[in-house]
Amino acid sequence: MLKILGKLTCLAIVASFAISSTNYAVAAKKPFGEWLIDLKAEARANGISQPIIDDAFKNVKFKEKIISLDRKQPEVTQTFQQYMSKRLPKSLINQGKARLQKHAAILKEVEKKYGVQPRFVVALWGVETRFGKYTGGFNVVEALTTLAYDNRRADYFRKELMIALQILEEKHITVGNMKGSWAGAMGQAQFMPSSFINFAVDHDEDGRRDIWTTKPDVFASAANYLAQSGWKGDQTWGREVKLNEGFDLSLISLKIQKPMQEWQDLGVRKTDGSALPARQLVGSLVQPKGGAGQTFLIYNNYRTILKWNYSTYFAMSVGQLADRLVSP
Ligand SMILES: [Ca+2]
Repeated sequence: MLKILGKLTCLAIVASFAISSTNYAVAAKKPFGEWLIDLKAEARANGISQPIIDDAFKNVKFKEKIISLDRKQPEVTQTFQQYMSKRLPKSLINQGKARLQKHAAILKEVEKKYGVQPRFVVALWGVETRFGKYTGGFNVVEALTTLAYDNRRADYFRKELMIALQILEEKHITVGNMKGSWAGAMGQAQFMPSSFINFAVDHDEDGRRDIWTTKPDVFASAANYLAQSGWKGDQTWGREVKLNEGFDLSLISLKIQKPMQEWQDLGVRKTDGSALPARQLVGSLVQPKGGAGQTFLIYNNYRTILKWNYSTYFAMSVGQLADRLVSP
């Protein structure tokens, strides 16, 4: 009897969880339509003009699909190597090399102004959107409105939405062309609206900061983001290394930073077993999860990439793609 009761209770818990996790909007204060009226009033109070509000919200609906994407947990079934070879196929590397050549002049200009090497700008562009090919087909206002109505991070997305409206008000892009990811990351550099306001730049000086269709603006905006986040233009991101036998594994941590010479003395080597370069750099050791013990010595610029997206796999993808773009 007890056993059965236990089972029933379990089932009841599972059932109620299933209901509460699919019926996302239940706890919202008002029905969507009424809530939207208040939201528009807030936008007007924030100085957004009526024609922009009318245009921006013309066809906006609450999209369940966006909420289910928000709830979807990424599966971690791949090893680090599998992830890397899937994320950085030969085709992407070749396309990147071609882009690096094709846009060499403008990338050079951007490097001069922001101090970010072309290979890193192109690598970020490639990892984020496959060089502008996949920018996400979502209407940014609709995506942010849906996420602002939802309860999980309502305040955050409401702020981002208000900034998106400001971007429309300033005519950097039209409503129809303001496309992005389901989470509101916009254009070829996948900037959230708040990043756009802080870091996007009008490199071609046509009066619009256009990270959707103007490549000079895309490159300069990405470089400006990195520059403002502490990028060092005379350094790389890191390198794969080998640890000598008996190496103290407790030293593998982003929290532990040591000069190159000290790592050398402790038994860190290049993957071919030779000595580390004699540079005055400070680094930390990283072992990506699921990576079969592969170890990387990372420098300041790796930490800067983490400010763009706090993910080991993301930062490793950008760093390794940048390296491959300039290797034969
Ligand atoms: Ca522009």
